[in-house]
Amino acid sequence: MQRIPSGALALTLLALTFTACGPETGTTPEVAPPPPALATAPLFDPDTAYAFVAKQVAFGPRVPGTHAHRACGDWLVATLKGYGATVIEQTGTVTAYNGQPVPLRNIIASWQPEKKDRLLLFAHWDTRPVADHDKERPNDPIDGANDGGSGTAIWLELARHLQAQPTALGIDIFLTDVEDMGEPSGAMGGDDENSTRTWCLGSQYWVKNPHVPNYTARFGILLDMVGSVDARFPREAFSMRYAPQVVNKVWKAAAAVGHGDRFLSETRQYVGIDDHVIVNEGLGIPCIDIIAFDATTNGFPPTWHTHADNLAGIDKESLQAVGATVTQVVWAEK
Ligand code: AHN
Ligand code: ZN
Repeated sequence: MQRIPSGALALTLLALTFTACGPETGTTPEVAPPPPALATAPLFDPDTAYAFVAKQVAFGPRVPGTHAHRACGDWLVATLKGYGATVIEQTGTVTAYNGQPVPLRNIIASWQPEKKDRLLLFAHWDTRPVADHDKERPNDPIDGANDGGSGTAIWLELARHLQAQPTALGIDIFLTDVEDMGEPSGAMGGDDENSTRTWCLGSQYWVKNPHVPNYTARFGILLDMVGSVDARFPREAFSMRYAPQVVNKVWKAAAAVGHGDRFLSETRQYVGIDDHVIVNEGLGIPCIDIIAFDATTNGFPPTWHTHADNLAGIDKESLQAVGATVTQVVWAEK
């Protein structure tokens, strides 16, 4: 528990009130204002988060339609129910860019479902069926330890605490499916609108068919590729366009919990499309994406859509930086 004694906080606030409004007006307080208080929040455990990545990878590539995908989905649902969630599974069929029908399984886990004021915490849980950025075995599926595994693992680790330490707002953890079956870059001649629409098929389905009627949330946080070695997170351009106030809140929390070195102040345009764009445009919920930027590729981490996206490429310190940050944000929200 990262506890600030509430008595101490109340005394500080009382002292400030008297300093500002007391009988001796005209004097300025001689002490510097205290640093922003941390909310009482559970302790994010990076070892547990790492074990959740390893567990997902052990099923094999979670390619929609495969046994590994089904088995991992069953485990995700059972685990979330075990943490006290009400789970809704949304199944259907979507069509991939090549015309192939793909079975869909979106997983939405809710805590305090009766509350109107909610937070949407999302990540994709499927893995890409091809390694199209790899020179070797490009037609084989990837492990997706980082791409798919890492964001899901961090939300599972938060979920582990939600029953014993309830949040002020209702929580929805949305594990999106069929995010990563998009058209390989260049296949249709570039990053045009037709090509971007071939990604994020699970979230596209959900915004047209929300799991509850008139679903909304105060804001949303998407995690994508948050477990790579020494991951850095610039302010992502779509997030800044749609939800700059949420970006500011999260980046401030990162600094407050000691991970300001990972959350960079610069804004960068390096994401073509991601689930947060779909939810911002489809439901008008302000959503951001925490997604690694790599200076050597000038884009995503070098393991992106290669066989090197495996458990060996997962950095517990990156999981910790992101996990502790979003834990602070979620439990601070009142
Ligand atoms: C592009 O920007 C083309 N894709 C980002 C969506 C994605 C794929 N995230 C992980 N894999
Ligand atoms: Zn991907």
